[in-house]
Order: sequence, then structure tokens, then C-alpha cells
Amino acid sequence: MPMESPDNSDAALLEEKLFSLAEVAAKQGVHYMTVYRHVRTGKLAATKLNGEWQVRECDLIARTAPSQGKPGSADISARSAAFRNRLLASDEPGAWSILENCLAAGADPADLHHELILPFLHRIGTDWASGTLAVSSEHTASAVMQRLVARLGPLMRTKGRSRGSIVIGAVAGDAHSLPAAIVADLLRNGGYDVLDLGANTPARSFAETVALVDRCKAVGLSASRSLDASIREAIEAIRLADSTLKIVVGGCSIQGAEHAKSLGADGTESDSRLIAAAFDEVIDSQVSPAVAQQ
Ligand code: B12
Repeated sequence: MPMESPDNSDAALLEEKLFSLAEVAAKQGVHYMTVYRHVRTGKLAATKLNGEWQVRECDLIARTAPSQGKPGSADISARSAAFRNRLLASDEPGAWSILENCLAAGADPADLHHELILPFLHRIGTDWASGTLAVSSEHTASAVMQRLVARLGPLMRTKGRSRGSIVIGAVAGDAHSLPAAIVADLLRNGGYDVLDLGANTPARSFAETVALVDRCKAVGLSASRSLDASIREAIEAIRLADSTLKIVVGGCSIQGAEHAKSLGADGTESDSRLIAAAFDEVIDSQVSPAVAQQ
């Protein structure tokens, strides 16, 4: 639940300068959904007035004041060349110190994923595919990256009441554990408890796990390679175990909403800034789109 301001009566609000979430987003140079998530997870105090979230100027200042000079997107991505060099040199302390400096300057840990980590991983994938990066370098850099993601993980958890649990994993045949690990942290940052099953997860392991997890609301299936048969098998096994669970698929083999629907999933999202909101949406919706189609 959003954190409430000490005095949030309508009369008091009308005397203050108020900002809509869109105005806050424009002021801070971040996406609207980032501000919305900050409100939903209690990081930014806001009050509903005439059905619209409003942020008081003093609350906005209180949130931004400790991090004056906080690095914006451009400041963080300006460090991408140095970050890339450290990773390709297998220099974990050097790469970590770049992340640590951003954090010390007030950067949001999730922004390090959006602005440095994901662009780096996508770039090495493109360079590997075009033959300008050796497979050995791709392996070395991704091994260091796994360690950096693990170090950043504890900083991604939000305080407050959990929105429930999500089980995530890469489907059978997919050796890519990093996408599921990163998405798991983005979901923890969005207020969920997440159990990550890692790479190459058999369909029956998803089914066994959802039955054991407390307050399980959804399952996330990651597929970086074209593994539609594995995804279908996992979805079938999960639905047999618990037909109330929502299933969201993602990863670079998923071609969009129609593809996700054709596999039997309830949704998909590829934009790292919108993943937690996509889970919020399917979890909050009463009818499963996949079921409604039948
Ligand atoms: C690192 C990496 C590896 C590492 C994996 C290390 C690890 N522990 O994960 C290693 C070196 C082992 C590897 C192996 C292989 N890889 Co590889 N790998 C990558 C690379 C560079 C980064 C993957 C990554 O972590 N990305 C970061 C994540 C977070 O980004 P993302 O996957 O795009 O995910 C975003 C969305 O899709 C979404 N998302 C992801 N999962 C989910 C799940 C849910 C539920 C939701 C909602 C959203 C979501 O969220 C992210 C946010 O933006 C990609 C390139 C790329 N474009 O990603 C290639 C890539 C995935 N690999 C590829 C290939 C071909 C392979 C290999 C077959 C050959 C090889 N390169 O050696 C083997 C696979 C073996 C196997 N059996 O699976 C191809 C796949 C092409 C395809 N569609 O078939 C890619 C795309 C490279 C390319 N450009 O061709 N790989």
C-alpha cells in the first residue's frame, strides 16, 4: 500500500502544490510506471484526490533531497564503456566498484539493471552473433555478471508487506539462468517474494514447487531460445497442479502478446521497467485471458 502523508485531508492538500504521477515522472526523468511502482511500494508518499494519485511537493522533495545529484539515466549509462571493459577483462572488483559508485551517488539499484546490466548483456549477445566477440569472452563476462547480479540482489528487495509469491525459472532445454535471476530481482523490487528455479527447469519441477510455495500467485517462465514445446509442457503441468495461478512468459524467444497467448500463457512483457507491473496486472485480473479465449 502506498505510504500516506501525515496530513492527507483534501483541504490540506488543496493548499499545497500537488503533482500528478505523470508530472513527477517528467520532473525526475523516469518512466511513469517507475513512479507508480514507487507509490505502490510505499517509496513515495501519495494520496488519491478525485480518483487520481497526487504527490505533495514536500513529499517529492523529501524523497529526492537525500540523493541530490542522484545520477539519472544518462549519468549511469555514461559508465557503460568502463563497465563493459571491466567485465570483458573478467575484473569483478572493478565492475562492482562502478555499480557501487552509482549506488553511493544515490542511484536506484533497479536502474543499474535497466541502464548498465541489460544493455551490456544485449550487446555481448549481438557481438557474439556477429562474430566480433569470442564465445569464451561471452562465457567469461556472463560468469562475472552472475556474481554482480547476486551482489546487487539483496538491495533489490522492498520493505513492507509482500504482494505474494512468484515462482520463476528458465524452461527445460534453456541454459540461460541470468534472465530469470534478473527478472526475479525486478519482481522482488516490485514487492513480491520470488523463488527462482534457475536454468533448464523440468515441467514437473514447476508443478511440484507451486504446490509448496506459500501464497503463490503466479509463475514466470523464461525462454531465451525457441523452446515452445517446453513452455507448453510447463504450462500444462502448472495448470494441472493449480488452475488458479497466472502464468507470464518472457525472454528473447517470445515474439509478443499473441505468441504468449498461443502458448497458453496469461501475459508477457519484455520491457524491464514494466515487468513487475505486468505481473500486478495479470494477478489482479479476475479472469485468465488464456481461459477466457476458450
Ligand atoms: C549470457 C548469455 C549466455 C550465457 C548464459 C549464462 C547464464 N548463466 O545465463 C551462455 C554463454 C552460457 C549462453 C549460452 C548459449 N546461448 Co546465450 N546468450 C546470452 C546473452 C548474451 C545474455 C542473456 C541474458 O542474460 N540477458 C539478460 C536478460 C535479462 O535479457 P533478456 O533475456 O533479453 O530478457 C528481457 C526480456 O526478454 C524479459 N524476460 C526474460 N525472461 C523473462 C521471463 C518472464 C517471466 C518475463 C515476464 C520477462 C522475461 O526480461 C528481460 C528484461 O528486458 C544473450 C543475448 C541477449 N540478447 O540477451 C544470448 C542469447 C540468448 N544466447 C543465444 C544462444 C544461441 C546461446 C547458445 C545456443 C549458443 C552460445 N551462445 O553459446 C547457448 C545456449 C545453450 C542452451 N542449451 O540454452 C541466443 C539465442 C537466440 C535464440 N533465440 O535462439 C542469444 C539471443 C544471442 C544471440 N544474439 O543470438 N548464453
